[in-house]
Amino acid sequence: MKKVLVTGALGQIGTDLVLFLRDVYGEGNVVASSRSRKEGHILCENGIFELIDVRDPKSIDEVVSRHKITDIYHLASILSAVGEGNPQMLWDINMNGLYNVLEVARARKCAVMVPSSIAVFGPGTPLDNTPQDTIMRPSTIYGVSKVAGELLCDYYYKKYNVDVRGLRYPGLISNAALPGGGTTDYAVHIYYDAIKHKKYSCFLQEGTYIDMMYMPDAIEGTYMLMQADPAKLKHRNAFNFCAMSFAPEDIAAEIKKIIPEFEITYDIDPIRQAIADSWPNTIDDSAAREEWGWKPKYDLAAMTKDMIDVLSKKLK
Ligand code: NAD
Ligand code: AKB
Repeated sequence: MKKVLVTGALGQIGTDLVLFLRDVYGEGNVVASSRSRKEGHILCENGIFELIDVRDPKSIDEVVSRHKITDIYHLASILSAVGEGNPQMLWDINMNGLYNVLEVARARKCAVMVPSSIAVFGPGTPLDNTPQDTIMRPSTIYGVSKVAGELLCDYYYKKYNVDVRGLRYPGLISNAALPGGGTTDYAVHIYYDAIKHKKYSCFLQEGTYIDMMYMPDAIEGTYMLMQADPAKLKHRNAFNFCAMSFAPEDIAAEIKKIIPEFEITYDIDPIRQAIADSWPNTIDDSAAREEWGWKPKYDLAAMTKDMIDVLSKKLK
């Protein structure tokens, strides 16, 4: 029987992922963790919650050994926009945290899921239909940590046979937890503001295309990758992974079909715009489709309908 630990579980992905994994493996077999408790968070009120700061290897090892953990989903991280404000903190959490998790996994023989990001790409990368294997020279500290992380995961697999797998997530859109300080966060906030205020001021400019995905697809794909036959995984740590690509005006037009009064305006943040401009417009995820059968369910229209349905009830 699997016993799962999720680090950074109270964030955007963890909130959905833990609930999904508890449905699959049972509530008592999935341990949520973060560096501090969040008052009122569903995962601090229900099921097993442990305090783990991933910079502290002892706190990881103690929980892994006490709960006899077999699989670690390592989500604790700093995202792109916050990272540009504090590169030293980002390096400490993203790199030392990953190293500590991999070391515990090596010693305790755990499988590990480590998210990468479209942020591994940057200047020099072909921006359209970005290949799986291509130039990766990112210009953000977040992207640098993700490229280094992919390489470190490769190393632990080859050198120590740690079963580590990963996806280059695109911008993720969800309605359970708010995003944690990335460049793609606008694509979540726009739905909240559309419902609450019928308008949204966007920090990225028109025409900024980025790959995106609805959270149910991201969770399903993550689970599929972790179940996949290892013999078929040629790109085990770093699959290009996407569902749709759109610019702010496309999501606004889709929202307007349901909320006709909705208006988008633009107030550009130069830091996040520069990050977005360095990322691909669309990536080629055919390796994920071929190696483990990836296929998204949601496009922009289906996601928008679901986001507005769910958030309209939540924000009443
Ligand atoms: P998030 O910021 O919403 O959540 C991360 C969580 O980690 C937060 O709750 C934070 O409190 C916690 N954390 C930070 N420092 C910690 C530490 N030292 N010890 C323990 N916990 C700590 O991030 P997310 O969106 O859930 O992202 C999870 C992973 O997926 C990250 O690796 C991120 O880079 C990657 N990713 C996310 C997206 C996205 O759109 N959400 C896209 C690409 C990649
Ligand atoms: C961010 O914008 O930092 C994340 C990501 C694409 O990695 N959402």
